[in-house]
Amino acid sequence: VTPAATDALVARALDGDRAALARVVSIVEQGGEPARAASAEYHRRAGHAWIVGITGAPGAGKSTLTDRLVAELLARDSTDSGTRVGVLAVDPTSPFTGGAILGDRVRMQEHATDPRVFIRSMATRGHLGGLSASAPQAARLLDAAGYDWVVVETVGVGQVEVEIAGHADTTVVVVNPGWGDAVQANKAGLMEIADVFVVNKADRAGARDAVRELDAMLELSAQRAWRPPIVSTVATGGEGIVDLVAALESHRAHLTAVGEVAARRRSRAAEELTAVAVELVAQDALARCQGAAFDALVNAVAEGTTDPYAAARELLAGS
Ligand SMILES: Nc1nc2c(ncn2[C@@H]2O[C@H](COP(=O)(O)OP(=O)(O)OP(=O)(O)O)[C@@H](O)[C@H]2O)c(=O)[nH]1
Ligand SMILES: [Mg+2]
Repeated sequence: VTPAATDALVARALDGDRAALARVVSIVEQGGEPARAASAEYHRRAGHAWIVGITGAPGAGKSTLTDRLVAELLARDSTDSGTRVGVLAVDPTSPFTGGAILGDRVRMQEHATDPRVFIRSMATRGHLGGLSASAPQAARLLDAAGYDWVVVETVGVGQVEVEIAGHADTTVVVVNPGWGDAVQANKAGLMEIADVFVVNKADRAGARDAVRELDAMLELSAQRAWRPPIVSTVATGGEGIVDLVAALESHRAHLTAVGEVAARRRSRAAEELTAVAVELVAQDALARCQGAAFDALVNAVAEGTTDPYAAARELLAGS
């Protein structure tokens, strides 16, 4: 894709062309120079959407919940301006998807053809700048394209979810009854990042215990100005979704009231800048790992006349 073609594509995406938007998400997903060029075009237009991160263990019901959440957000729209919702399903364990929906991991068929909804799955593995580079950029892109809510679903695999949650305005942590999910959430550092807890699959035994466990752990963790509410849901039956939206709205109202929205967005900008800087440096470093000078240093390390650290420094110092 030429830079001019990228610009035209981004312009169409921001004008509401969903096919173009899907292609720009792919560009963002793949990173590199085209992604940087696209970013320059959409970045200025972003800043209006409310970004909701939904994370939790595999199979916790995040996609089912997101599907219901989307329906509820659309149903609430009493104005004619038309609420639009973007959904990004991020799978940190997959290689690039190239735009393919990850089979039944994205259970949102109901909304797939709704013009008010844009759904995409993304993979983040393989990014030089780490996992945090592409998903937040895609969320920003949807923001710029006029989506009022952007829901980012991330499969919880430890540190990654914490990383990606740092980019949301409201982070929802989904746990299930039993299996010591609440304890796991605590160990994984999710107590600190959760703005809202959801105990999904509340139709199963032990839901009340899970709520109690979470509540007790919140009591023990550092007190914050915002105490995360705990919402019980049965995503498959649509139960508790109204409460979930109410929790999102009140968190949003809280952040707005205490002036935290700008502070969060600033720390997000800091993280994004860091991720992009790391990506650029990593690309530069990789570009130097070839050619005669590189080969000579490889030989020196192999023969033991120098060590890899000294060789790497020499490699990076060269112009
Ligand atoms: N009993 C019950 N099952 C549910 C509920 N919510 C979701 N499920 C089921 O749990 C399974 C996993 O749901 P998903 O929505 O795909 O979960 P997920 O967290 O998105 O899964 P991954 O994206 O693969 O991590 C599906 O079979 C759902 O039908 C619920 O409230 N109660
Ligand atoms: Mg899912």
